[in-house]
Amino acid sequence: MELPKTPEVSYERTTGELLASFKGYEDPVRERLAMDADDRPKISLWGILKSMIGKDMTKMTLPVSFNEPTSLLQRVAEDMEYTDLLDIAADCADPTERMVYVAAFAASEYASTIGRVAKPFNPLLGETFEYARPDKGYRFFIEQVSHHPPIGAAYAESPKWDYWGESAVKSKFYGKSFDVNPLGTWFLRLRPRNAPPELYTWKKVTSSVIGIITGNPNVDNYGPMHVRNWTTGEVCNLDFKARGWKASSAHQVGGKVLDADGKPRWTIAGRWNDKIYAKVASSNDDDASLPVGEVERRLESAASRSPSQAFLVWQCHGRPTDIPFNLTPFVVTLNALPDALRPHLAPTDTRLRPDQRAMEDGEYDFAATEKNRLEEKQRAKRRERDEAGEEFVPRWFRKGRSEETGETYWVFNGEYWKMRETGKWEGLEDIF
Ligand code: CLR
Repeated sequence: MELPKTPEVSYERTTGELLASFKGYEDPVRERLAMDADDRPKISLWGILKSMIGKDMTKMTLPVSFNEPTSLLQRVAEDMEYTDLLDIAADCADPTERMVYVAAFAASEYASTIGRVAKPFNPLLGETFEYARPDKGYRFFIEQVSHHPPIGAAYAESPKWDYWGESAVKSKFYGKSFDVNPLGTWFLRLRPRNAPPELYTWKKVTSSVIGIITGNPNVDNYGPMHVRNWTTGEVCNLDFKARGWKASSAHQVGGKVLDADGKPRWTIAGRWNDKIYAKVASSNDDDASLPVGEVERRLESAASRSPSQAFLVWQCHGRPTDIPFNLTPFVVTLNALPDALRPHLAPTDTRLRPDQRAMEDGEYDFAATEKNRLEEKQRAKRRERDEAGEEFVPRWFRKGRSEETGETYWVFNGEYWKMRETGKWEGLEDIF
């Protein structure tokens, strides 16, 4: 079926609307979980996974102790941790400079994956998650729009940018590693201070659990990433290096920003778990054939010598080691349920999901029985729909096709925040 082409900004918001959606987010963000340590039973990952070689994630049933108290919807919201890079990008006068910050934003999304060898809860069909930050000036929303295959459709808005895409992945357990391959394109509409709005797109790289057999599991991210500015023609080609044998070369990422004529303008190098530098590319592009580790060293020293030529673009927030489940401080804020927020939330919001809440509170047995109950309830709903010959229709998104890139994507209908303002949630299924 040929889908109708849809203009990207289908939903124009006013500052007033944005302010209204900050209701309930007045309290300072949560700084810690109720529990101090997650004393989960230590089971060998290999012991449980070895019988599942060749399977994808949807076919793996794992004990709840392999979960972390986040949902996949919230894992997508983690992309919002470094949106200040987008605000900076919008303030840059030069499009190649804007690209440096947009590419750094795309790479910053991986910092929080370190040490997170746990399965987020699989969202129920129709489950939603909203997250707003008055202090940062954005709101984020995501809905689980498909169960088989699992897909979440997300849309984030702020005065200077909108960011949207889907969380569909292909995954496979190879024995040595467990690879998760994101499928969808991510779109960024940037509204630069001194230029017309621009559309950027990129696809996420592969996330992989490594070290399963050796009993020292961690997450690596690798592969090429092409960020493209469809409006003015700049591209940034980044390469996330797969972790090799040497620990010193882990987490490396590097690449070039090319201007609309294909000429290298910026060299980017660093580590996605730590720092990313950029430097004006030399006219003969002399570092093009150097290993990224060497480029990183040169950029770091250039940044300390000539700040007009090289600079630190991004630095990872601190990673306290005493947060249960290895969560980051930003992730701790996501599932918080302050009294002020409760009356504003849709009844389908992840924060109200009982099994995940139990997991967060360390009640693992209750989490497991609740998880079964919710999945059973979801199956019953599905049977009802099948018998009535009905199909699930997402409440807040519909499928459309991008005018600029020609790709299909999930178009946000904008109604979520409007209904939130009325204080009455109508036509939502009882999924918990
Ligand atoms: C990557 C970015 C995408 C959305 C997305 C979907 C699935 C997530 C993946 C991200 C990151 C890695 C992930 C994966 C699901 C399972 C996997 C969290 C966020 C973990 C690392 C696998 C744990 C392994 C178990 C066997 C314990 O936009």
